[in-house]
Amino acid sequence: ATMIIFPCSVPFYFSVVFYFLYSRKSTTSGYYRIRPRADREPFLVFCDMSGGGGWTVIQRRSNGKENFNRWVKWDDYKLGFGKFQGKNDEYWLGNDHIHDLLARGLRENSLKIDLMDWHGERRYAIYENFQLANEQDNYRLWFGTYSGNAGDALSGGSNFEDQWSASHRGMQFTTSDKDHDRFLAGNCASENKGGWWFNRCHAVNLNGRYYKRGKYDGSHDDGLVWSTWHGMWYSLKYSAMKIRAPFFIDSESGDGENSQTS
Ligand SMILES: [Ca+2]
Repeated sequence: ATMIIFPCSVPFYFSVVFYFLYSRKSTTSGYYRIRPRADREPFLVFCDMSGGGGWTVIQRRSNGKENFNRWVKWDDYKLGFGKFQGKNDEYWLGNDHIHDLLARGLRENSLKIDLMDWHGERRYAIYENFQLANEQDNYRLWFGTYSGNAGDALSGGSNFEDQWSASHRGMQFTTSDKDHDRFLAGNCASENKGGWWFNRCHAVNLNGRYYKRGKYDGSHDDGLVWSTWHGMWYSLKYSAMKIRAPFFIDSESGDGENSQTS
């Protein structure tokens, strides 16, 4: 089988060759066509070599040009959408691709989330042991220990009541046409937009509506939200979600660098 070397991280069956390439610093940030599974087609992804390197970007919001509230919702989030050209282009890599990336090795992956508000201030969050189930389990989310300076919003916030209703740990993926959330009276994706691992409903929604300002109001808290930093009624300017194998973890991994220029 033809194997394409993957500069973002180490495929376990090709790690020796890749380690050689990486150690020569022959890789730079950019889009690469990767193939984490030999029985699936290759696809484009942005490899971010900043912050210690080896990050595969699975989601990016930067300008509001891409519609994250899709017409074909479940299947768009399953297969991925967006633009894969410029370093700030917006996209969702696709739940199948993300699952395949995470499942390709035997080791745990880390998730790093870079955020920026409308004053240009940056925060980040890192979660160890990031996992995504397959479609049969509706891409159920799992993650471990938090570190960073954006707050542990994925776990639902600071108090137990918030965590019960808003923690995203263990949640399945919901879109407005496929409801797997814990909100019995409705569909969180219909109210809060995009597709996400909604509970009843959320403390984070990086696929929410892109407001071209920070504070917003409306009938639902449907912005690009990271609640432990700016609350539910502030929509962030920039987000990027990226993953890598623990092979790359080093002391430089937490600087929040993300090549933002706009
Ligand atoms: Ca529901």
